[in-house]
Amino acid sequence: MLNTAYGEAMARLSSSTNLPDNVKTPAYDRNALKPGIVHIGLGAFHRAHQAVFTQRALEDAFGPWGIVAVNLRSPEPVAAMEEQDGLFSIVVRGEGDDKAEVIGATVGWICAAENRAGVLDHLCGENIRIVTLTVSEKAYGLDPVSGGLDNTHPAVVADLANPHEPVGVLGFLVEGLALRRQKSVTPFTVLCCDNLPSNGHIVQRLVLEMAERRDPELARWISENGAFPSSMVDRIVPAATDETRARARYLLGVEDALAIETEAFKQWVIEDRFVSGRPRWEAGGALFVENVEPYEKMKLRLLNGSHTLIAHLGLMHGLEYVRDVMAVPQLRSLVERHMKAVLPTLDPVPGIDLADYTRQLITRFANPAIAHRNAQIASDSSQKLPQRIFAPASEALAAGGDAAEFAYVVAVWIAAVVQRMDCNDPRREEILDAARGSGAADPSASFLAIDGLFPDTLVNARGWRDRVNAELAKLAGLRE
Ligand code: CS2
Repeated sequence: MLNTAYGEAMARLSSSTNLPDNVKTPAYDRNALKPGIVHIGLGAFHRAHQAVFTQRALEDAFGPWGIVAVNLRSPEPVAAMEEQDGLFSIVVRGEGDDKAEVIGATVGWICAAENRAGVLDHLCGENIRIVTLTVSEKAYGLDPVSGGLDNTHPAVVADLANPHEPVGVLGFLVEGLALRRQKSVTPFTVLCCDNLPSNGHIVQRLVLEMAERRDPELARWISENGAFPSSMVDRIVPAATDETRARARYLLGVEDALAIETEAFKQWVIEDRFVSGRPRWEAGGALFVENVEPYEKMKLRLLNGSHTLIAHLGLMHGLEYVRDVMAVPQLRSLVERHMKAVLPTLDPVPGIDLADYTRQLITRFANPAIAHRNAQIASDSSQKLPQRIFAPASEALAAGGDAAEFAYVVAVWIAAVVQRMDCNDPRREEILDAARGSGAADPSASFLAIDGLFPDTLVNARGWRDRVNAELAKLAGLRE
């Protein structure tokens, strides 16, 4: 280790006796760190979240929990990791002075598209006990209607056809588990960290379904011996920009291609079901619970649901960042109204006062030091709306409510797409077809007809659809 210019610069920094107060470096011996976790999805969120919690765990109770970071497609972050000897920095903004921290928990880095065998070697290694995932909602190949495999998802199709040469996240998990079974190595624990409800159950179901298709015995072995705890993750991490890298350079005196910036807040709630142990993530503030569901619902609906509303309001009004939307009192009160409508759809959340939680969210969204682009959050809405907006809408209707607030968010989404005749979404073509087919009499009809996007409970709720149309008419009126 430490054979690169960046590594040397970091080593100098780490051994420096007069580090400024606002710079932290890993407080453990990186050279003694052995891999124990494979993480799939080497994006900004992972670097500011699981990697930081693991750094805290290593500082508190050092053990063989180094991270091998895998990126499925893009080789760029992997090349930067190589260049920087696995070190990167985060800049925490918004609470007093900016603070930089060098994260050293990553000990391996591989691009799966370039080195599939290398990834599989790690996945079947006895030393690897946990596989964490941040691959984004759209990567799983989840059919939102059946809750099972989407047989048209390109990675699912490829991985079913060529199970020994996986390309997608499920294919890698199943092939890794199959190799472990052949070698009589216990399964790794799969810990999903994507914003999906009951994310552990979802991934378990998809993995078992794919395994079942290739070998029912493999599926049985995974189901009997594996573990898929659900987890709720939270930290606002905007995509890095030149400014991010300039800030890191200023604080550390080193050029860091992987630098990211984030807020001070971070949260991780995890079901404590691990096959062969885990790091002491509670040292970073992780909460271990029996059942993550109430926490997930709270976060997906209050934080992510509001984010989706903010993002599309931002696009409609030409506002670039979340904080810009929050700075307009009328728009901010729409966000508050949304949160108020979500609250009755939530279960009590142990240890959390929901009124405090919503107040804290408003402050987090308004954080002037965090430049979180609305366009980033608005992307992939077809993958986000179901759990953020449609699920609470359906529940509110079932409980005898009118779900008017959720009709409003759907109208804002449709209006933002129609206004721009554009969106960044894996279902872009279908959505733009719907936008082109949106007529004055029933403007939401073409969107509600997108195959399997909206649940039947909403498609068939005539009164609710009328509300979406009425909101669309008002939004169109506002623009005239
Ligand atoms: C956001 C999330 O991009 C989005 O859809 O809502 O990435 C959000 O910032 C995180 O979930 C915060 O924990």
